[in-house]
Amino acid sequence: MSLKIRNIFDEYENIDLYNYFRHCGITDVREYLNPSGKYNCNPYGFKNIHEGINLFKYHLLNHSLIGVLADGDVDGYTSTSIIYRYIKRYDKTIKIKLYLHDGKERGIADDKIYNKILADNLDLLIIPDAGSEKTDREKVLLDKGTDLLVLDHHDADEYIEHGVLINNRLEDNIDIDRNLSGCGVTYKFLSAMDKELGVKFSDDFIDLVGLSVLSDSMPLNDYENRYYVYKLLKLQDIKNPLLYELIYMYCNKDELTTKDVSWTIIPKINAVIRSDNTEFKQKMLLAFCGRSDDFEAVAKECGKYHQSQYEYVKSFVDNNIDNAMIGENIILLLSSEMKRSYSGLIAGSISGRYNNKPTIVAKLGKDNEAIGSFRDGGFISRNTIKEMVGVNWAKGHDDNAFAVNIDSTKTNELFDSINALKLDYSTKLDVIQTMMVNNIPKDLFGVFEPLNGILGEGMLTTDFCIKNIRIKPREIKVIGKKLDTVKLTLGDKDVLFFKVSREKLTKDFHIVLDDDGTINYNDNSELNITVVGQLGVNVYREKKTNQILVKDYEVISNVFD
Ligand SMILES: [Mn+2]
Repeated sequence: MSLKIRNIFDEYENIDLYNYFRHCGITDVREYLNPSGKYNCNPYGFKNIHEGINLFKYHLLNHSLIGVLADGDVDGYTSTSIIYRYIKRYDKTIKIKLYLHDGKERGIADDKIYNKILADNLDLLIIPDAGSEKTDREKVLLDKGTDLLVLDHHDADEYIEHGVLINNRLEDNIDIDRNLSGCGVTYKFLSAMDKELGVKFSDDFIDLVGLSVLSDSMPLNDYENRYYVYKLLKLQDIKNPLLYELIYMYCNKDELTTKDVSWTIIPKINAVIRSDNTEFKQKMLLAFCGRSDDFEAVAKECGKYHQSQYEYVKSFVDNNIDNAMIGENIILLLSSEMKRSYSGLIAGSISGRYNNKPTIVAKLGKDNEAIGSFRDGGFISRNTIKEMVGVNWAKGHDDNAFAVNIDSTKTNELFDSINALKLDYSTKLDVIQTMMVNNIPKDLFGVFEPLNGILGEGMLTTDFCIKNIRIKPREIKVIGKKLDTVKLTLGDKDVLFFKVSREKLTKDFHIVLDDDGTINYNDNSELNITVVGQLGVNVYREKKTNQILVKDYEVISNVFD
């Protein structure tokens, strides 16, 4: 394995927080670190905002039957629940019907939902976080007397022509933030409604907006998104009763990190949404809407769904990996048994077991179509896959994670043609700067630590590349309960830590561990190591130690080879 390093900072640039933020596109560092919301956009800049306000107000005043169609992800559920709570707070006697997709269908393109909506004779249908793309169905609804309000953040090839569309991606908006989540757009709309109605309801929904920014991976190098996420992380104004229970149950601390939210809270909600238990999906959505007689029980159940999803994925991979076609450049697994909504998780799990090798996992369906997911560590692009023999389509924004539809009769040709590609398997990493181990300025340790809990999508790495670490295997300590962490001491003070598998311990460092934990050094020739990681400070019993927390490394050579 080799590392390909790109330095973000120029060689002579001062390495400090100010310049780091400038590279991320943020110049008001004070506002970023302690957001006041001063750059939050004005919702009156949305195209169609007045039409939207008038339409919504009309239906509130007329006590209309209102439907809300929830998109099948956390952004969809949060935006649906804030509309629901808004309407009920305005007038709790207004009847609201909530619609949920069974699978991955979207908007009124979902036949089952569309037919239900037609049959229900709604006065108003609201679609948050979806619905921008034109279909021939908007007009049918309008002709039947159902008004349509779309509050979305997706680009569309052709935008709807009937109904009212409020979308932060429209060209005709004035100074509207293009990075808002679907729940963000919905919240902005409701904040304009507040003014119109002379109330202040929308302030209670900021917690869910913060959640949606992280669940939809919206960029955080954006003052407004940062503002919502900051409020969530600081646990300021957590008003949603289910979110409160989820945080209290699974991340009980004074302040959250973006990782706590993205890796602990959000997967539990997503596990429910991906499941096929419609009844509990409804129950969770209603709890987000503030309707439950036991929020704690719902939060607990979400954790169980996450656990059983994890077990399903693990056992599916264990039981089916022998049926996968494993080639030089691709792992291909087609199955008729798999739950379609888990294909991405399964592909990710398999790819992870094979050094992030490109992996396609798809469910065999009718007409020789197999629909599923592609995952990899950034070695093949979506456009390359899209052009391959036997690929009907490849959709999604991400190059490393997208949906695919393949012709199952052409599996062998697809497998062979991907394996014939010449791929670059080096690990490409961005770092702030590369430096020699002897030249690390001592005051650089800890400078970026304040950012540890707040970074995420759109922000740059705070890693450094440190070269020319010369060490003999006998100077390496192997520590940790599982003996999977290597500790090096540089000179007499600074230390490096990193996790290594036993295999690599032997291969890269010539260290063999016996089962009883005895360490054998087979070869003590000096090694030259390059590492990529964080420069931190560890404080233990008031003693400060500089440390490098290594994420990746490369042993350049045995110096005497
Ligand atoms: Mn969304």
